[in-house]
Amino acid sequence: MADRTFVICKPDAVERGLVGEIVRRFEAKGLKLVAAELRTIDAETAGKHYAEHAERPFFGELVEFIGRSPAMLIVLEGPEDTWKVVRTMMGVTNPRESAPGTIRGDFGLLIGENLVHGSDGPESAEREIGIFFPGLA
Ligand code: IDP
Ligand code: MG
Repeated sequence: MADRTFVICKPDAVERGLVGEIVRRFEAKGLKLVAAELRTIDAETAGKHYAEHAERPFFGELVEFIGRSPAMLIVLEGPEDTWKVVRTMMGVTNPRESAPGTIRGDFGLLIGENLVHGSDGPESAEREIGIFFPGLA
């Protein structure tokens, strides 16, 4: 059965012209684009999306960053554990520690500007797709 996850090419990725490269990698891996839209994320939506981090000291910075310019919002589909495939391709959160060959490892240096978001499990994928693409049942 097809399995979907949610990805954001964050504002830094769009500003640096890396969306094509990032989407290319997912497509080359065999994942299918189900939805994609360039959109500036407002503070309310960002707050919902990052609700689990509301008490963290960097929360304000995070909300400001994710909405500072348009982001590319994407839903990807694969056969199984798509969220995990995407997370592996993204690399760990801190790009200074992400392995070469991963998106963050190849293109990032700053934890606050780490290029991509990917849902961290099937429940988050469903929740996040619902926030950003409510029309996708
Ligand atoms: P993830 O994006 O790899 O799932 P999370 O722990 O869910 O990482 O954190 C969400 C986002 O918050 C990260 O992608 C990163 O941009 C930002 N972030 C996480 N930790 C820090 C930090 O210590 N300082 C600044 N930003 C952070
Ligand atoms: Mg996360």
